[in-house]
Amino acid sequence: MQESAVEPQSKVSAKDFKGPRPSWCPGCGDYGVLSALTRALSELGYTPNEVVIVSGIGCSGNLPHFSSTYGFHVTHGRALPVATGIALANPNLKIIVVGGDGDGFGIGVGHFVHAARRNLNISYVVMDNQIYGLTLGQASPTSQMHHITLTTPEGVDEQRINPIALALGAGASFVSRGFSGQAAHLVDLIVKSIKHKGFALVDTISPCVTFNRLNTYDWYNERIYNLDEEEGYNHKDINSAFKRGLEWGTKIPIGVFYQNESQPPLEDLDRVLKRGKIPVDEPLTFKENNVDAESIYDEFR
Ligand SMILES: Cc1ncc(C[n+]2csc(CCOP(=O)(O)OP(=O)(O)O)c2C)c(N)n1
Ligand code: SF4
Ligand SMILES: [Mg+2]
Repeated sequence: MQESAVEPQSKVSAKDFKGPRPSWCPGCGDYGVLSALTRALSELGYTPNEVVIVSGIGCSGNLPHFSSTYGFHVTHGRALPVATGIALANPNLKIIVVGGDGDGFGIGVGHFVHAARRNLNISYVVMDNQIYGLTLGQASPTSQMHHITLTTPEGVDEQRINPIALALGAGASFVSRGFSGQAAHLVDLIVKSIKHKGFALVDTISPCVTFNRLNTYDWYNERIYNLDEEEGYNHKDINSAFKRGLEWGTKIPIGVFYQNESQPPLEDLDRVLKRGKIPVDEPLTFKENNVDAESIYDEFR
């Protein structure tokens, strides 16, 4: 990585990352994700001004509003392209991308595949509730087959996307699944994803208690087991990762499915960054329509 790449500056507490009170429904899984993320960032010693959280649209996409870090709430499905721009313009920021299953695996699925193969140095925390929460309960790409939803009154006819297998196939170098009902484990996973140099998926089961009455906390608790506690599981072996990643039924694994630490992140290969140039530190040389681009730019340094 560049000399100037983000390294944590000082120890802070999770409270320092807190923003306004979340507007999520009581019991929503996203509370657990926000709490785990702020705990992970503080455990790693980041300060809020070293971090940017980029999100798409959805209940989950509102998360940056509830945190004190920099935030960028972009259009539906487009968080990863914006994060790519930030990563290449200012590698001094720690970038966390958050969003929903609809945002990341529906409208944004093309960006997901390309961000994974590019191996950008970002953590992507998906709050996967198997439903469109914000828009009141339509089927999402991870909805269970036969699930009766607002848009599928006779049940979902399509197979669900498997985010773990998709990420592995796309070349992601860190592929994991968490559960917002298991706080300590989720903190640990997010810490690992942030420490990982490359594209790190944390597909996080985050129940929607209002619109998904099928995939409830109890439903998951009956099925979930932890790969990280399994002696002998080799997260460097992609074949094992695919095998476990395809498991979804009476048993659902959480934990790190796969990690490849030898694949360099895009930021290490980028020719501009390799020359030691940080684009946000370069002077802007143009003025257009009487807009002083330099002063706007200053706000984001
Ligand atoms: C281009 C575009 N298409 C559709 C929408 C409407 N829309 C807003 S959020 C959303 C889906 C939200 O589901 P998900 O991403 O799973 O997030 P959740 O609310 O479940 O956290 C949709 C379809 C939109 N805002 N923009
Ligand atoms: S609608 Fe669902 S996803 Fe949205 S805040 Fe409520 S419980 Fe959470
Ligand atoms: Mg959703």
